[in-house]
Parts: sequence; structure tokens; C-alpha cells
Amino acid sequence: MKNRNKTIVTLGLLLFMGFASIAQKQKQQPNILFIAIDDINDWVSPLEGNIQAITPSMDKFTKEGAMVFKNAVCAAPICGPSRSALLSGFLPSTSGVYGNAHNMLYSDIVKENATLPEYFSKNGYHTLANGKIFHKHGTANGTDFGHWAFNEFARARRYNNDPVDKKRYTSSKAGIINGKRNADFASKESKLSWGPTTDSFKETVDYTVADWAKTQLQRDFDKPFFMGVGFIKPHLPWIVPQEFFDLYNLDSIVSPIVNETDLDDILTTDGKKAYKATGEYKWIKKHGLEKEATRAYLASISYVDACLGIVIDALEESKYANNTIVVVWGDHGWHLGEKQRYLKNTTWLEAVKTPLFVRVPDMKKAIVVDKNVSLIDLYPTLIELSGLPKKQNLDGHSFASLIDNPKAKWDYPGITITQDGTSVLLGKWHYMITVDGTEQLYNIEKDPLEWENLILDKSYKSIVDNLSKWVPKNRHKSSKVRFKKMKNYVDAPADPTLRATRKLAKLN
Ligand SMILES: [Ca+2]
Ligand SMILES: [Ca+2]
Repeated sequence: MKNRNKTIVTLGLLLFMGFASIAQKQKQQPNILFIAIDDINDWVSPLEGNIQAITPSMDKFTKEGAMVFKNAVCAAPICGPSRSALLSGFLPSTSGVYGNAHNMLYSDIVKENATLPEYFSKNGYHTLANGKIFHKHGTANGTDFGHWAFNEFARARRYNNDPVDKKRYTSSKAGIINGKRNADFASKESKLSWGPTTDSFKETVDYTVADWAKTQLQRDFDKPFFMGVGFIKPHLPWIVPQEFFDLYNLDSIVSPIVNETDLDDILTTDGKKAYKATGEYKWIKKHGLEKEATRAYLASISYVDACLGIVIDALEESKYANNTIVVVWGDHGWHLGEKQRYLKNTTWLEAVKTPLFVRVPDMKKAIVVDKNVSLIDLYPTLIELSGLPKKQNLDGHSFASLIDNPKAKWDYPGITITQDGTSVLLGKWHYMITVDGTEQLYNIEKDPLEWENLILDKSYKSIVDNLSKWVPKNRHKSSKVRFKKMKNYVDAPADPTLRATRKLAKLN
């Protein structure tokens, strides 16, 4: 009897210790606040990509404690494949997701592996999101918002863009400049548009997403959380409240320098010019709208910065302030005239570099990191920082060691993959090759605008040999897989059948 009592006491103690350790582990496991910004380039002030940018929330956030990755790259320089790579943990060359028309749910490897939020959910986290985290796709039954990847998915934002003040609207496609319509203004080859919205700041889409996050941060969670907050600006159209345009004086705006002979030294293997000016560039130049476009993009950056500030302030006022990892990331960069183009989806620095800031609890200052980390590295990094089991088959590498020591060894280049090429960024060297063999090499320390293509200079052969080793040799060929979609899927509700296709217990 005595022994039995002793056993019961011991068992009870062990059980108590077991619960205590689970409770302690839960207490120690950090929450994740995962904030995505769409189409934002390195013009934000912590990255010093454009000294005109007014981004006080990012300045405050980074100065009060965050890793500032100065040379981070995206895995793909366009929304869908960039997000698919980050969230699946597999490069486009592994998954076959190269374009916005490719839904990763059709990728063999994604079918078998948990995406980042699913992995957190599998391992004891409560996951929730609002706004654009995954890229959206049409399906036969509605829209795939990536809602299946979260325990809770809110969709507070309206489906359409914020309404524009028609008297101040500019649209290349509609042939309208500052509210004046003229057939000569129209360009079928350009899709730029901007102007102030008639809505107040608090009525805009990204504000409602920020406000949702603020509300969630006042909740009690019985598990650590993974919260996705997805902002849609500065993605086109650049329609934001007038107050953000007013931050910038049009007359004194400085637009990026454009070298009109820049593309002449990028040649295909049979000696032809590989690139030419795009429709957007020609349209802006024809109508002299360089400053207007630059201001509209800057206004959109300042707008999203204000929305970001709402979320960060809400976190700092919440009980989660000291046990939450905050990640702020952009999905890829953007051209504003450089290389005679606007938009994205190139392998030049303007498109492959992207903002990335990471705060872990107890950071009290900005820590600048110059290594070439990639958004593909976030999956292994976040699971390591949260103490989740290591996942063996991911394409990225955890940069958790850089958080302890920004000078730690990190020899990986930043690799960015497009439908038809690869960019390898390593220190001062930037190498690019297309699938049909057009190559470029730049020394970005001496030539940050990438004007002088060094590829024909044989003295750089060993550098090219070293960088080209990182170009994926066997690109996955399933890139032609496209989704079947219903008409007007953007206005359709979330496809209710998708969640059942993702059985968490069966996913690696
Ligand atoms: Ca994007
Ligand atoms: Ca050039």
C-alpha cells in the first residue's frame, strides 16, 4: 500500500511535471506576426533605396529592434511564385510554380508537404490570417485565397480596389491623364494607373486588414499564434488617400535615372539585343509622367507604412509584445523606369531585392545584415526560432544564426527564379542567365545601377563559373499546369472544397 501510494505520488509528480513542461514550452514558444506587403521595393527608408521615401513606421519598428536585411532577395520576382515559394518552402524550379497562373496546389511536392502556416498548425499553433498572404487563384468552385492553410481565415477587405477620384485619375489603359480623357493618351501595352481615392483612410482595404489585426491582438489565445497580415499596396493601381500624395511635392520629386543605351550590352547567344523598352516606359516618357508615377508609388509606400504602424503599435500595446517574432516582408521589388521599364518579373536588382525585417523578442536596436538571405529561407528560420521540428526537404536555409550574430558564416547566394531565367546574387556580384543562354554579370559595388554588363570580359570567367554553379540544372517541368477557374472568380467566395484536400496529419 505504501509503495502503491508512492507510485501514485510519483506518477502524479511526473504528470504534473509533464503538464508543467508543456505549459512552459507553450509559454516559451513565440507567437509569429507575419506581415506581407505587395510589390514593395527597396525604396523604404531602412533600406535607403530612395531617400525621398517617407516610412516612419518602418523606421520606428526597425530602430526599436529588428534585423534589417539589406540584400535580401525574393525566390521569384512576381506575386504568385514568390509567395508560393516562401510559403511552400520550395523554389519554383522544385515545385514548377513559375507564373501567376500556376496554382501550387497542383504541384506534386506541395501536395505532400505542409505549407508554412500548416506546419505551425500541425505543431500546436493557432493560425489565422487576413488579406493577401497566398496569391489568389480561381477554381471551379470559387476562389483559392490560401484560406485552407489557416485555422481561421478572415476576409474583411472588399474584393475591388478603393474607389478613385475620377477628376484626378490617371490610367494608361483607359487613356486618362489627371482626369482628362483623350484617345491619344491610351496605350494597350501599359497597365499603369493611379490617383487619390475618395474614401477616407479608415475606409480603405489595407486599413481594414490592419484594424482586423489590431482586434486579434486584443484576443486571448490558448496556444501560440501564427498571424498572417497581408497588405495589397503598393501594388497597382496606386489608389490611396490624398493625404499620402500630399506628403510629396511633385515639383521636387526626383525620378530614377534612366540610361537609354543600358540595354545595348545584353545580347542573346546569337548576338541580338535581348531586351527592349516596355510599353509602360514608352507611355510614361511620351506623356512626361515620370514624376507623377514616382510620386504615386511613393504615396502608396507611405500609405502601407501607415497601415503597418497600426499593427506594430497594436502589438506593442498587447500582452504579446514581448513574446512575438515579427516578420515584415515584401514579395518582390519593382522597376520605376530603370532598365526602360516599370513593373516586376525581371532578374535585375530592382525586381529581385525586397524588404525583409525580422524582430525577435528582446531586440532593442536595428541590426543591419548584408548577407544575401532569401524569402525561401523564412520557412526553415521561423520553425527553428519557434522550436518546431526541423523539416529536412526544404530548399531554404535557416538564418537563425545570423540573428545571434550578424557576422556569422553565411555563404549562400540569393537565388531568384523566373519563368525563363535565374538570378544569383552573392556579395558584390550579380549573375543572370536565361534558359536560352543570355548572360549578364555586374559588379554591384562599383556599378549599383547595373549598367556595365561584364559577361564578355574573359577575366571574370572564374567568378561566372562560381556563380553559375548555383543555377538549378533540372528545372521542374510542370510549369504548364494551370488551374480550371470559374468566371469572375475574384468576386467569388472562398472555394469550400479546398480545405478537405489538405489533410494535415498526412502532410510532411
Ligand atoms: Ca507582388
Ligand atoms: Ca548596360
